[in-house]
Amino acid sequence: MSKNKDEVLLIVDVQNDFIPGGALAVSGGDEIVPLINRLQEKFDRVIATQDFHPADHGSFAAQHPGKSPGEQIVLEGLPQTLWPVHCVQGSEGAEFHPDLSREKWKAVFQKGKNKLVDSYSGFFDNARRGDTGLGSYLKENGVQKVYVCGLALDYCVKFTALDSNDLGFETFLIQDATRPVNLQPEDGEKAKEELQKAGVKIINSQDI
Ligand code: VGL
Ligand code: ZN
Repeated sequence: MSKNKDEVLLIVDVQNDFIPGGALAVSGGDEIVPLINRLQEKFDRVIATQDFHPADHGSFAAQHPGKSPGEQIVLEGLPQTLWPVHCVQGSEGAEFHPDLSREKWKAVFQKGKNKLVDSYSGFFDNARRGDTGLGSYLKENGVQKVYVCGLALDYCVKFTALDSNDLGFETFLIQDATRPVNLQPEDGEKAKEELQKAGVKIINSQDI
């Protein structure tokens, strides 16, 4: 049984650098790949986002002498967590996990291309100035329900789901098809609480 055309599976940043062995590895990130492949079979429309940074992106600790990944700075007036160099345009780390099925993908929305501002959400940059076009794409295609999965729960998945919800889409987090970075041990749990409070529905892949 295939889901309706007004429902989309949104796969966030399932890229090599977020998989164990990658530059910004998310523990268990590889475990969700087979699950996401099974989920894709249930949807008519599948969309992905791709973290896609220039080599000198301002979110990289290496751009700030004396700073290390995990530290906080202010970048162009916004608080910014510093990260290892990751998902650099043209690098292997920026590519999607090789086992991730891509046959059904209708579009890929790239983000994080402006070196002066990070972009956790697949819709807008963190300053809410740059727009990837994902919101208007979904509206133009009559999408009403957005099912979010991928990496990482406490960053790009969370902010993508929050923006989806803010834009008026009925938004679902598929909790077993995501994993947190957990810079702080409870970040993944906190992200789920925040999403639930905002009105995002937390579900499991077997509910679909
Ligand atoms: C992400 C940190 C930096 C993510 C991307 O995909 O969750 N996290 N860039
Ligand atoms: Zn990034």
